[in-house]
Amino acid sequence: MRLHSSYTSPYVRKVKIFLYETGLRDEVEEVYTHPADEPALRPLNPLGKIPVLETGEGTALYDSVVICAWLDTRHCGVQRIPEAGPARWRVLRGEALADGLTDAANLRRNEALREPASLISRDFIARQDLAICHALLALDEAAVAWEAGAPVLHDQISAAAALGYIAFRYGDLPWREHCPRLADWFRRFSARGSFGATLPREWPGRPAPPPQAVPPAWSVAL
Ligand SMILES: N[C@@H](CCC(=O)N[C@@H](CS)C(=O)NCC(=O)O)C(=O)O
Repeated sequence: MRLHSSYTSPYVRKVKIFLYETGLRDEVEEVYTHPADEPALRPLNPLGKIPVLETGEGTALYDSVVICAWLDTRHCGVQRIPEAGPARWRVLRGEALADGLTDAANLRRNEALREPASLISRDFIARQDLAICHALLALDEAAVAWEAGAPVLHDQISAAAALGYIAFRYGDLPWREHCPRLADWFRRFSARGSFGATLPREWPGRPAPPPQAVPPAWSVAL
């Protein structure tokens, strides 16, 4: 299998954490494909986005949701996405929540990096800030059920990738004081091998991006 990967993408990181947690990492060759590299990506994913997984069976899978669901059929351990019952829908909803947090954080950052700064829409930023804060608060509720020692299911894997992105691009956002249970869980998850082996970094040889022109802020009154 071959994973079209990136140094910075939280969606790629979700797939990579999944690979480590399920023992599949060694079965996948990672190739770093910048999303701007259209000729390489477009034949595999018409959307031109990463991650893409070439399965080795003649298929290219995208996006991270589909890739992780497929990978869950390829290992012999605990199913990370339960097959049926309320647990399945709880885990899939958790994945949607974590991915939605990543989406909002990504959109907000792209908007806040627009040039010239006069083009930046404050309304758009405010809407994404609300989504970011409410998603973090919902994850704080969810984290109550994430017991140490229990199998790490896909809602937790997705949350780890999303919070890893917040740590990477939103280092000054004071979410931990508003979400203490999530902060405690994230501290524990950060010690896992799957998390440490997948830390993001800037693309080598490319200039480091500037900070967001409108600094991230906690926007929900408690
Ligand atoms: N929903 C997709 C999102 C993938 C995505 O947005 N990837 C970004 C990298 S973080 C990308 O390739 N962006 C390039 C572009 O939009 O052209 C997933 O879960 O895989």
